[in-house]
Amino acid sequence: MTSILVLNGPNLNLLGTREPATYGHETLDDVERTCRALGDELGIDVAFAQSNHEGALVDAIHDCRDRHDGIVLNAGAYTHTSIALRDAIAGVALPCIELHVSNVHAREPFRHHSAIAPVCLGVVAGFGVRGYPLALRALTERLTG
Ligand code: CA2
Repeated sequence: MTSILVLNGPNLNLLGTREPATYGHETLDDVERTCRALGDELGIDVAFAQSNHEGALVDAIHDCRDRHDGIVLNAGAYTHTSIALRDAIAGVALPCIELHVSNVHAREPFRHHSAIAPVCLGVVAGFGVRGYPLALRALTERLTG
């Protein structure tokens, strides 16, 4: 069965608790439920994880090699800085979609640069947490043809 890891980076465990104008009211648990329900609908396995630690995210990406077929990655602020995450994505050579809840290009200039976009299949940003199912559908289409 096709399997996708939805991986979340630093501070996304706070989703739904603060800054609702930017990130909305839904929690990461809500997002996980939505993604798992969509997985059932699409007939794919959806795994879900979050870490605040860059190395743990690198490990999670490496672990995808034997377990998953693709990655939906909201790398949080590491998106803008992490060569380690970029190298991990390139290293596992699995299709990865970069995801952001907010429209990073309409925010501060330091959020406009992505270290990981060049090694990702595509980017979904600015659709709130609705971006997660959008990215999952797009990646499933790519994987199952
Ligand atoms: O828009 C996104 O999904 C981001 O990846 C979220 C990151 C931010 O650094 C990126 O530039 C864009 C931050 C996640 C912080 O999430 C919070 C949620 C609620 C309250 C506080 C932080």
